[in-house]
Amino acid sequence: GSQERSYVMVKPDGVQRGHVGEIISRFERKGFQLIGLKLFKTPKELAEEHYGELKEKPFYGKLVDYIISGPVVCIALEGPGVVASARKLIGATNPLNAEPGTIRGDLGIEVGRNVVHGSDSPENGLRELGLWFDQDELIEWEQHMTPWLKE
Ligand code: DAT
Ligand code: MG
Repeated sequence: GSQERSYVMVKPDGVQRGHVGEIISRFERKGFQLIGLKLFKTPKELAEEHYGELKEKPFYGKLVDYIISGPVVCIALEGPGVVASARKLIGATNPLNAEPGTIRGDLGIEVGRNVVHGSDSPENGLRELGLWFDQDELIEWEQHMTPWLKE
């Protein structure tokens, strides 16, 4: 619909460590609607494009190599305020600074292995969903629990 969307991704360390179910579960539990989901082997050009804003950072090369080092799980979420809320559930960029109860706070110890990605603005949410998903991979469906989540 016309609602806000976020691109969330379980990074290769999260997949390797067996946290896919737990991570998806946290967003489901919160009430956001799942509109896209796939296991995916990332082409290098896509990782470079996704992190294009960080091209000049000293860690850019290592970041791209990490993201393409194994399969990721691509997650598309929709709902009011989903971008900011997903980032709250994810926690601070450096897992050592992330609060307990957040994904990174509970599951990580280093910024270079921080388990999960979440879009940082509604505009980037749409931009990133366009990068990682084909149009027909995003499913519009009626969430029957809506009246129990939204007034
Ligand atoms: P976030 O993923 O919280 O949106 P970001 O967009 O600033 O953070 O950076 C993207 C990723 O780059 C981040 O998840 C991990 C990596 N990164 C950020 N800062 C870093 C640093 N100082 N050293 C190493 N990797 C870093
Ligand atoms: Mg970011």
